[in-house]
Amino acid sequence: MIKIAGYDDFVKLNYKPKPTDIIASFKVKVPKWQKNKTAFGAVASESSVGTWTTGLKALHYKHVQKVAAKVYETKKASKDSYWIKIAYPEKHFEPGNMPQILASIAGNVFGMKTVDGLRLQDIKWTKSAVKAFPGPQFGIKGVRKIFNEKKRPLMLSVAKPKVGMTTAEHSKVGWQIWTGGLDLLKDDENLSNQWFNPFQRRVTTCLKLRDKAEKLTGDKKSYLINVTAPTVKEMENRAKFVAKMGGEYAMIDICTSGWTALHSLREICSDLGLAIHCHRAFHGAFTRNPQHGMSMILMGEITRLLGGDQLHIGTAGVGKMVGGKKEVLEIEDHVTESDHHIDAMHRKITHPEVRPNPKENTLGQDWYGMRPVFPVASGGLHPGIVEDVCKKMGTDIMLQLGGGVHGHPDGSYGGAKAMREAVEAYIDGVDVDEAAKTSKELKIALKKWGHIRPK
Ligand code: CAP
Ligand code: MG
Repeated sequence: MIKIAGYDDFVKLNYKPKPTDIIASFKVKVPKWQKNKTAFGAVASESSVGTWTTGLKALHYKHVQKVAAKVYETKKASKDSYWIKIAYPEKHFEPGNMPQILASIAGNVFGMKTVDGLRLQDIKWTKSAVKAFPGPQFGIKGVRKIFNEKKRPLMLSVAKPKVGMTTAEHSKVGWQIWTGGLDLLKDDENLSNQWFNPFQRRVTTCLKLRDKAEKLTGDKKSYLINVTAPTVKEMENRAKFVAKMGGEYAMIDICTSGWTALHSLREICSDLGLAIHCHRAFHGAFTRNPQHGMSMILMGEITRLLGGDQLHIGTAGVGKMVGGKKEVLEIEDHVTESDHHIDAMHRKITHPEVRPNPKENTLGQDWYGMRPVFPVASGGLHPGIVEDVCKKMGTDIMLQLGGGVHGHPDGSYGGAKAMREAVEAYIDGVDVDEAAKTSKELKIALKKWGHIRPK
């Protein structure tokens, strides 16, 4: 047992972590005026039981020390920053309470003067910590079953412009993309229940057209309906309405709504049998700066634990949003990996791209059978770029094209057809320029946006 007095006492480099320890990997930028050991110890102290002063009598109580964290490994990362690993006894936490867990590990520590920068890169969860969370209800296989589609990427499109259209205009876009060959219509992250396109009217009108499109095409069609709401109670009402009207999905803005909202929605949706689509708007505020904040890799893991079935993870550097190839493939691995031996074989088929070595200081994770999350590639994509994304991320993904469909000179229907044909060409191993010879819509799309060949 460690004798805790000051920050330095939270650094125990001879400590061997136990299977009952939750491990966090941090990058710490140490201020010039501070000792490394004190900066490291401060992160463990303030994220577990300690504070800035000595003389806290209760800090010496055995039962308090039992739930204290320890820095057990440090490694230089650059001139003034270090990778450290901290072990937290799982008894420190309330099982299954993500906001509490993050209030410890990812709480005040980001605002302390005693570090110049702090990046929480990854957490390794113990077996009981994983088991205390619901995980995805559907996962990749369950979602593919909804569409009875085993192989190709699932295709969705966000109605654009993002907000402002009336329900009639919005639903017409839905009709065009469904009949044009896409699987899913999607609400944009900032569309909820505004006066110009009220929630219930939108759901009712669009799902009626969805039913017609299914009859016409013979294919399963669905709609990612944004149930993000001011309160969890209202979010529940919206999810219930979706289920009552025959929808299969509830979409939520996980970062602006918070982890309690996502966990609550997971419970609500297991009763309603709805799959959960997770949009990550706002994530960039804390994931973008590699020297500070929390990684998207960890965000992906938390979303998986809390039960998101689908999550936007980026486009491996191809589209309009930040997130390079290495990072996005790493996120993809963390949200989709399951029982390694099966996965490795499956991955060879669906992920031809050789995986780069795991990013430094991410921690392997056993998921104890928890279902994988379906990765969503979205943001600045168009039919001429589909090949590059699939080559990098594989085909076990969902592809979202908003502007890349609705900006098509022939409108949303033409854009949807072009996207469908680009994806089918990739699956059939046909060069997209070749496929464009027999598809007017694809030809027009490639003429407008070009054909980006994978490098
Ligand atoms: C894409 C999108 C998505 C982003 C989110 C948008 O539209 O609807 O919200 O992809 O980013 O509003 O920008 P386009 P990420 O297809 O027209 O670009 O997927 O990285 O979370
Ligand atoms: Mg959007």
